[in-house]
Amino acid sequence: MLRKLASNIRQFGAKEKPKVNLDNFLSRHLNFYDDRLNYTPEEIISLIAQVKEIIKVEGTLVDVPFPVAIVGDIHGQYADLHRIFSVFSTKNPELPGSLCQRYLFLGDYVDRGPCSLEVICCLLVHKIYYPKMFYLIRGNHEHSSINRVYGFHEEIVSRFPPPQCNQLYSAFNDLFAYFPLAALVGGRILCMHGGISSEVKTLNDIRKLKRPIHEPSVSELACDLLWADPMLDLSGFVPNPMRGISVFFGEDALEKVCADLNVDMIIRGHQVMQNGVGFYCGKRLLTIFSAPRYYPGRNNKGAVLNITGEGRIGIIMLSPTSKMLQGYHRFSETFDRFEPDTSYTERTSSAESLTLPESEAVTRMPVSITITKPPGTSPKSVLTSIRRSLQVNSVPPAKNKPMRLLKVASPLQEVTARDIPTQRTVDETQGDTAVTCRSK
Ligand SMILES: [Mn+2]
Repeated sequence: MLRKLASNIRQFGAKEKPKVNLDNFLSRHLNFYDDRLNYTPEEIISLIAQVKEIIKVEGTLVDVPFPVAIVGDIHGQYADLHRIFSVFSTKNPELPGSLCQRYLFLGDYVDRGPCSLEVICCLLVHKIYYPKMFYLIRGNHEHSSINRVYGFHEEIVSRFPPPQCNQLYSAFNDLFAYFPLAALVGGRILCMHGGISSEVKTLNDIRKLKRPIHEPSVSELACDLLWADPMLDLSGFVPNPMRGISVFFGEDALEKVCADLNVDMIIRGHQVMQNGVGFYCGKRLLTIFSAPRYYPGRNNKGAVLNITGEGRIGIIMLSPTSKMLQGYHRFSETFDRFEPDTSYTERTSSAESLTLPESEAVTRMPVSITITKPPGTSPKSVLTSIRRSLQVNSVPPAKNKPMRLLKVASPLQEVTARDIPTQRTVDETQGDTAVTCRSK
């Protein structure tokens, strides 16, 4: 049944039948079996060659229709990638979650986590078999000068002897140079890994960027799409000393870019959010980060977005998995507190130092997003609601069995017009809030 579905979906959008058969390669990634899979260099080289043919004919700005799930940074957390898939597997328990949904991934597949190879191989083989169901855009870690330092290179070298390790590492980075840099979702939401740029006046500026881009820093626009961050109390654009590259942008710059490009909002990844998500500039920008417990001992949640066919945006949160957080009550104790933690940078504090003050006034904003009517949907159905379900997940994935781990721990309690704090920058966040929100 699964095979039949796979072959049916394959007809849809595949340019040509792959020359080397990767059916077995795909089947090893449809469910979670182990953190580490065994690969031969030959099959990975073939994987890369086949997926490159598909990716290089996509635009630098890819159009992705509703409905779609949007996933932020994964960073080599392969088990968590399958947890994310399992969130979407509920419609038909026969099917792996990766086949139940269209996905857009916002980059940073490799580095930091222990299983970059499994994550990127899993996503690439899905892209080959289901090219219109899987969209992958590039993150700043999909670049050799970054992934040589932050884990991907080391992982490949530790798993393959020379000269294969070098061939594989080069082949991956050559492929990354072809990845699209942004996605336009439903014609109304612009997605990228990093952020906006002073160099973008129209969507065509992004479309016109020629790939492969082996060295993103030669293009200011490409660099900002991969690297830029929002800043809370900033006007315009300033250099970004925390990244050592690209810019910080302010709310006025964001509003102007959204107006110039005629988009309703920006969705991007790139920054750890304690809750997995963080709004900025009202509802104009949403940061999404999908690697729970990104730093050891720091229990950040991960989150993914589920955008319906009508353009309603749901936020699904994945709790960190650890013994410490086992069970819903323990989870609630840890996360139900409302603490004013933020993860966005403030100009005033970052000017003094890059560490954050103990307490700061927090801008709170009601959660509601209005998406302009996308083509073919009724205005009423476009009214956005935000749902947030607590995903409690306290056992490691079972081996040799399809993962059926994620259960919604509390039935989506929906509370009207609660506040979510804006978030301050990267590392120094702690505590949490677990209100459930629904906009009106
Ligand atoms: Mn990043």
